Amino acid sequence: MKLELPELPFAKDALAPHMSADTLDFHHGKHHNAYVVKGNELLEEAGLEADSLEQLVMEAAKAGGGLFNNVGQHYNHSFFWNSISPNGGGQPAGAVADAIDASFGSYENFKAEFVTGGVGQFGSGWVWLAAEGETLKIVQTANADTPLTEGLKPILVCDVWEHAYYLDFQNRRPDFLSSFLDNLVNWEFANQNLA
Ligand code: MN3
Repeated sequence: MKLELPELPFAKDALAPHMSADTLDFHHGKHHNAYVVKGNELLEEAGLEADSLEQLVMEAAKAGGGLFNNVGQHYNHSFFWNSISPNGGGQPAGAVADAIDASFGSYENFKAEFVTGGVGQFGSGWVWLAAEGETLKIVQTANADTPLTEGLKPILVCDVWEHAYYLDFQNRRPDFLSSFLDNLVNWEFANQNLA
């Protein structure tokens, strides 16, 4: 199985000013692409096979090291591009809105916990909304780690590696996380994942 850099599901300038075309040029065209290229080299060496990307992540996790880091980062970034949208941001609708109310008490509580989770992830990593059975929770993962390997179902993700926000927000990670929720988050994708 070969990794393939997915096309962005929006025009590169469609998320500005919340996420600039410059950021996407580097983040998708350079960072994500580098994980794809390196991941394919290591996959060929390891001779790892899988029927789906999710299964490949689970197999690569057993191998660990650079193989997992590159395959994990490919999965996480592919999930991230779908977690943002030019039509996104603001209050959720549909089943995910009900699940957020049931799990966090309110959208405001969810938002506070998500931002705190992303700010509190020391160094590089990710903050996720993930499902454990019927319950939604905020999950932090470091580097290339993903909730998949913890038996959780990913619903949404925000990349909190500095390369995700430094050109647009410099060191202001809290502002990036608030902006992700207010302007970019793709609730439609969340509802698809929840179903
Ligand atoms: Mn990234």
